[in-house]
Amino acid sequence: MSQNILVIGAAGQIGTELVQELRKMYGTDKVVASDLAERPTNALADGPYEQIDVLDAKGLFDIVKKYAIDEVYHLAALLSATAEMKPALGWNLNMNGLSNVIELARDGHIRKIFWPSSIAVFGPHTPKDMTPQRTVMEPTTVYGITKVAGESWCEYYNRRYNVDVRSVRFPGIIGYKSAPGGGTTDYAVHIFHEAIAHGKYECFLNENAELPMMYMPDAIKATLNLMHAPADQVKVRTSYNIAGASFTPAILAEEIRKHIPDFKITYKPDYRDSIAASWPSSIDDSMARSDWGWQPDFNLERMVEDMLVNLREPTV
Ligand code: AKB
Repeated sequence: MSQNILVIGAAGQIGTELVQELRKMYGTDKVVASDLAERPTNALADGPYEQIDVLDAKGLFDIVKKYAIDEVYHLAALLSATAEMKPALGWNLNMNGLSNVIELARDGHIRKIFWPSSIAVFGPHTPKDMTPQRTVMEPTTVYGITKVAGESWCEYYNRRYNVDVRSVRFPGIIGYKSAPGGGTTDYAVHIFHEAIAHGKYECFLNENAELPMMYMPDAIKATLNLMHAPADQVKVRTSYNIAGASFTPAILAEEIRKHIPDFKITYKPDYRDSIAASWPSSIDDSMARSDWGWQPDFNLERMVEDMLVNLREPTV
């Protein structure tokens, strides 16, 4: 299992924690973190770092050769809320970034790719409760459109060129070590910081906006379990549904109140509320469970408790 790994978009919410886990698992020198910034963030500074713009195919190729990279975790993307502000950039970065990475695999320069999809692939005509693996999609956001197209692109490269690209549809991800950026589900991270710092939070979604969410350790576990599964167990080559816990802002606030009794939440829904309204409330992840043994460890109660403990007493 000796690989050289490149994480693109390593300074983001998932990338920061994924690099730390991969470095624990494979060795610090084996995992190259990369992002747009010239210098690594503190969390990434213990190992190799390269400035990469994934739209620069030649620059990407040079780094892959420099470190003899076998596996790429390609996380760089514009998320749902930001992409709505800059649709052309969202399309360009999300689609051409994936193309540049997947072409490296087709040409035999890398062996395996992880690329995240999202619950944003679903739209207003999708069944909302226990959304199945295969169903109507028709997303309304540019982010969701790029994720549906990207899933088909991955499946096409797998079928036609035997490229080993693997993917999960992430729900909203909640963690305490790194900040989310530009997503519709970001409220579920901000709320913890505001509850601890100020005892109150103004939410940009309405109180009943139920969305699928997942605690970061489960998101990392899903990513690594999928990447470590034997290739013949990875039967879905678009992207797997995975689920953690589904809840509304009101239910999350209620759970936080068990630990911070005076916590107050108010609601001022903005454009992100309509994005949330087009997404599922809960997800059927039975195919991920049966194909490669997916199972989350955290429910809402455990996640809230763990978030609050760690944010109050940072361990890292
Ligand atoms: C977003 O809100 O855009 C992301 C996602 C669900 O993919 N967190």
